[in-house]
Amino acid sequence: MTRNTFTAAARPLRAALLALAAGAIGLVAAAPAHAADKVRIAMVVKSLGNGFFDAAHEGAKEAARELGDVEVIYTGPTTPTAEGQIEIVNSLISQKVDAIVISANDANALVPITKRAMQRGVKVLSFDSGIAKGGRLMQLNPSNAELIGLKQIQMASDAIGGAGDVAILSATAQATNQNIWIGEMKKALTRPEFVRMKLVATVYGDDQSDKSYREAIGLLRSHPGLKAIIAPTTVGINAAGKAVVDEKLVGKVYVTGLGLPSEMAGHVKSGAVKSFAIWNPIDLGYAATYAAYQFVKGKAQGKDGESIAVGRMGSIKLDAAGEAALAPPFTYDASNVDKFAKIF
Ligand code: RAM
Repeated sequence: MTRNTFTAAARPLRAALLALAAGAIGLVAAAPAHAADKVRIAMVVKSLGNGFFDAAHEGAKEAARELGDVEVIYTGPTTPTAEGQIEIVNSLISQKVDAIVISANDANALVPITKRAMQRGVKVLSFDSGIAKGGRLMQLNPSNAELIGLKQIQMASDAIGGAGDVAILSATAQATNQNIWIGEMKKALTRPEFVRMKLVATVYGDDQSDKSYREAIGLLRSHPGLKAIIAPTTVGINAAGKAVVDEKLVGKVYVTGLGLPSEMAGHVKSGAVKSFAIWNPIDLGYAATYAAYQFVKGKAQGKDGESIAVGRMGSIKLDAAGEAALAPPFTYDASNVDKFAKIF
């Protein structure tokens, strides 16, 4: 990190030295290097202030350092709405960025604006939470959706001994990724091994800590027999863990889902959470940024079956829907959460 930061910082210095030298021997000074020389990739996240996307941003910066000629513009609305993202994409079109990698707050609402961006030559990729096929060149999924759904039901089942009422605390009602995973969780619940579990409610905390907390409290109070809250969102799972502790329900209600080890370590210690899962958000941001660069450089077109090189992550392969997936989710519990809490 230090070395690459220095290299970037050294560039204007080198330009200034060249200019000085040129001046000394009577030549016209060379124009100083500036951001226009760089490939500008905007990472548009669901909302700012979410630790998951902060980690994805770290990955984007890592890819930029490795590629050398990339400037990352990290942006997103303050709350996770499609309207906020539409405004941002609009302004990125005026700024003539080279590429946009976006985690979408709505699969369809963003299509007209991202189509316009693509008509103006901006390469648009979605990652994490996808845009419908016509509105992007590819979608990078963190992992296989069926696996993500099944994993969460399995963890809930393990926590509650295979039987009882469960509820889902999701992000926003329009979130592409959470809605796909909820669909997969519902499918998983029809498997014979999970028939003694019953989904009694699905609520939305909008990936806002306070709303997620209130929704979790609401679930606990309106379903006194509830055994588990499954939150397929890092914001929701953290809030649900707090709610279970505050309502003094540790040992009675278990929280599971998708969380960041750095935010969940305390909940594993309190006993509100036995296990949870997630993929590496740094890798996701890194691969998305890397892939965007390949599109800008004409080394990726988004064709069915195409393989795109994504640096240290190897390559990703597009399916007929223009989607690719990274690695399976990893499970965390008391045995490993502290170790990973230092990373993301
Ligand atoms: C939240 C966001 C994000 C999702 C993670 C698991 O941070 O909703 O889109 O992938 O949770």
